[in-house]
Order: sequence, then structure tokens, then C-alpha cells
Amino acid sequence: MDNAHGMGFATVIDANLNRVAEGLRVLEDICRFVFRDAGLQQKIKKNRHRINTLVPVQTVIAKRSSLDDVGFSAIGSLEERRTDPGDLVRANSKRVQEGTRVLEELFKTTDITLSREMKNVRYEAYEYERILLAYCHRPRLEAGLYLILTDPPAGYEKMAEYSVEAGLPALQLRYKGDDQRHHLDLARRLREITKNSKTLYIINDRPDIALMVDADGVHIGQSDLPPADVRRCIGDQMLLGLSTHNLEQVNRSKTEPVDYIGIGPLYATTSKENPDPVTGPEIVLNALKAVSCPVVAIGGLTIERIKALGSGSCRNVALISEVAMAENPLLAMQTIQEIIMEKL
Ligand code: TZP
Ligand code: MG
Repeated sequence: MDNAHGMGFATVIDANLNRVAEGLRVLEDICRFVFRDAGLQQKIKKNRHRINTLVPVQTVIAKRSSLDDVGFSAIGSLEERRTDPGDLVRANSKRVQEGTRVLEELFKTTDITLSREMKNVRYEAYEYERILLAYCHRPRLEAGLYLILTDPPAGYEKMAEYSVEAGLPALQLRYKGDDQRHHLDLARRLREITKNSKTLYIINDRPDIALMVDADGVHIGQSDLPPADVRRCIGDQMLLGLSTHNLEQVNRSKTEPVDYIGIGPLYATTSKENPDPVTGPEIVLNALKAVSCPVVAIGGLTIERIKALGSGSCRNVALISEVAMAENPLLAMQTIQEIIMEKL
């Protein structure tokens, strides 16, 4: 290989190492800040660091001049037209996959071990793309009343029908009885009622039942199975919610693969056996500052207390008794939903 060609190859290697490292960085940050999957983030980071160690940074940067690059176009690039997170994931996964493919080929002439390593990174990038795209298609918890059903006097089915009619963003089945068959039947019936509506259907405590009835999500508490294990069980497409009761638990949730957290009880509640200590409503703003996912305020909330909450604190509000005990539960749902939406 003559000198001029040697320089050319070095430039191709340099350009592709950079392409791969940058693509990995975008995927890593999306993973970390948007989908909060610490395990996957660490895997991506490890590969990015490895790629970076392959560049003798000082010398290569000195040689690099993007403006001399005949393929460089600063305006009108397709890269500027990404419309959703899925586009971003696809585009950056492609950069990694194409870049590693080029490196795999070039290193064949100089270093077969490195070439194989690039192949491995490429295969791992297919995996990142699959997981992150699944995250992109996961439902999001919208603002409004998150209604929880535990033995409502009007009956579970009626309350589910009302929830759909009121356009609630989420309905949780929180069945605390012992009859497993009944639990599953009930879960299936509520799935039927909420199907094709904008009301997300979430099962409390039981990832297995959530999977059996094809729910939209699962909600777990601090002493249920750990979030990472539940996530492994339910896969990438279901929502996972976690109850927290103090700021330490809120902060810990940042490293766990959850999509939203509950915080409370804000006030004394009679709907839960052995509730954690009352937090007071101020904790909601602190929790919102600490995490980047939705924070659902819960515990002893009433229409009057929701009205009194600061607008920042009541984007997502969960209730049991205030709606279950209302004379007209549908009207209560509609009223509360309106109060929350007006405060946004
Ligand atoms: N977790 C914390 S408080 C609570 C749960 C499940 C119960 C909320 O019910 P209510 O009737 O709205 O106080
Ligand atoms: Mg629980």
C-alpha cells in the first residue's frame, strides 16, 4: 500500500471510529435519560469506551478536517429531518452498524482480532436498536386522574366503563382478595372494557396476570419483586410503575427500569393496610425535581385537596375512595379530570 493510500485508509478508519462513537453516544444518552435502562446504558458505554481507546486521539484530531471532506454537506441534510424518537434510534443505530461494518472490513487487512471485535459491536448494536425501538413504542402515562379500583361499591366493571367514558389516562386493578381465578377473570373483563380506549390498563402487584390478560402495564411496591426482575418478565413494551414513600426511594428509582413512580401517602388514607408515614403534599415537587418520569401523587386525596395542590404537583393524581365513594362516580371522575387539566 503506498503512502497516499495509507493516509486514505487512516482517514476512513478515523471517520468510522468517530461515526460509531457518536452513534453509540446518542443511543447511550437516549437509554439513560429517556428510557432509564441502566443495564443497557452500561453495555453501550463499554463499547463506546472501547471504540474511543482505538483512536490515537491527539494525532488523528490534528489530521482531521471535516471541511475538506468531499462527502460533507452542512445544509439540507437528511439527518436534520428526524421526526420521532424512533427515527433517532434507527438513524443512530444505522451509523453504528454501518461504521462497524466498514471498520470490520478495513481491519481485516491489518488486525483480524480487531475486525472480529467490530463485528461483535455491530451485532450488539442490532440488539440495542431492537430494545430501544421497543421502548419507543411503550405507552406513556398522560396527565390526569389515575384511578385505582379496590372493591368499588359500584362494581369493577361499571367503574371501568365510567373510566373509559371519562377519558381517564389510567385505570389500575388493585384486587386484594385471595381468589386467584376470580382475579384473573376480573382482570380479563376489565381488559375487554378498556381495550382500544385511551385509558391505559394497569395491574397492581401481578406481572403474571398482566401478561396473561395483555394489560398495558404493571404497578409494584417497594416490597414486591424488584423492578429489574419484573421488567425482565414483562418485556420492553409494558409500562412499569413503582410506589415510593420518601425521597430516598424516589432517588433509588432513577436507577431502576420504571416508567413512572407513585409518591405518598400525601395525606392519611384508609384505603391501604399499614400505610407508610404521611409525606405531606410538598414531597411531590421534590420528587419531580429528582426524577424525569411522571410522578403520581397518591394518598388521602379529595377534590378539595387536589384543588389546593400547586399546579406543578397535580399532573398525575391517583385516587381510590374519593371516586369509589362518590354518589355519582362518573361525575366525580369527569370533575377531577377537568380540575387537573385546567391546572396544567
Ligand atoms: N398507596 C399509597 S396510599 C394508597 C396506596 C395504594 C391508597 C390511596 O387511596 P385513597 O383512598 O385515595 O387514599
Ligand atoms: Mg403491591
